[in-house]
Amino acid sequence: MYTLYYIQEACSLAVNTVLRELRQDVTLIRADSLSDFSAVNSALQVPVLIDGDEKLVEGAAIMLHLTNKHPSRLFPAEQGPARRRAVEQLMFANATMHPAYSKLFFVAQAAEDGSVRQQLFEVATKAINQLWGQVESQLQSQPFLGGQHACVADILLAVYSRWGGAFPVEITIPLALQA
Ligand SMILES: N[C@@H](CCC(=O)N[C@@H](CS)C(=O)NCC(=O)O)C(=O)O
Repeated sequence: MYTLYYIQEACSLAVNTVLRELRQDVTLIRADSLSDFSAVNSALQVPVLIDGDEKLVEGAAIMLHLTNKHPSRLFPAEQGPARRRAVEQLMFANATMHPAYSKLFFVAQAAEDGSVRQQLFEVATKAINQLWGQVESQLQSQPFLGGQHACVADILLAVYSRWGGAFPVEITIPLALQA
């Protein structure tokens, strides 16, 4: 049994999805319902996973931990090209696409209403759309980044694809990813 600290619609949704795909029981705790989430994670970020006596942070590390522990089609277990690609795609999602979206959240918080704020949104959006273009070209020849089956990177990207609607920008999600 795992415990997952989450925020609705945040990247922790991907960890929750992975846990469910792996048929694992999980207790969910809303981080923003706690009076002092800093006692759980001083970085004030979700996801945080409790596995027995161990506390894990960082979504990619949590996914690697879970998929190592519960082998499945979500992540190739054997060392080799397929696993290297899966690690690369996980890092692309977590360390490239997620930070690109984080810029939108930052602008929304830090920039005052007006043309400069909109301009900053547009710059961030251009970079995000460029990254979705890269995803689209990979999905030309296969239904998932993982090939014929969804991998953890597909799940992360599906979660991020829902975030654009919160901002006054136009983000083009590839049809193959929407599917
Ligand atoms: N590098 C961290 C980033 C986690 C992160 O940015 N989490 C966001 C949600 S997607 C968060 O907790 N933000 C705090 C908040 O929304 O209050 C990871 O991959 O786990």
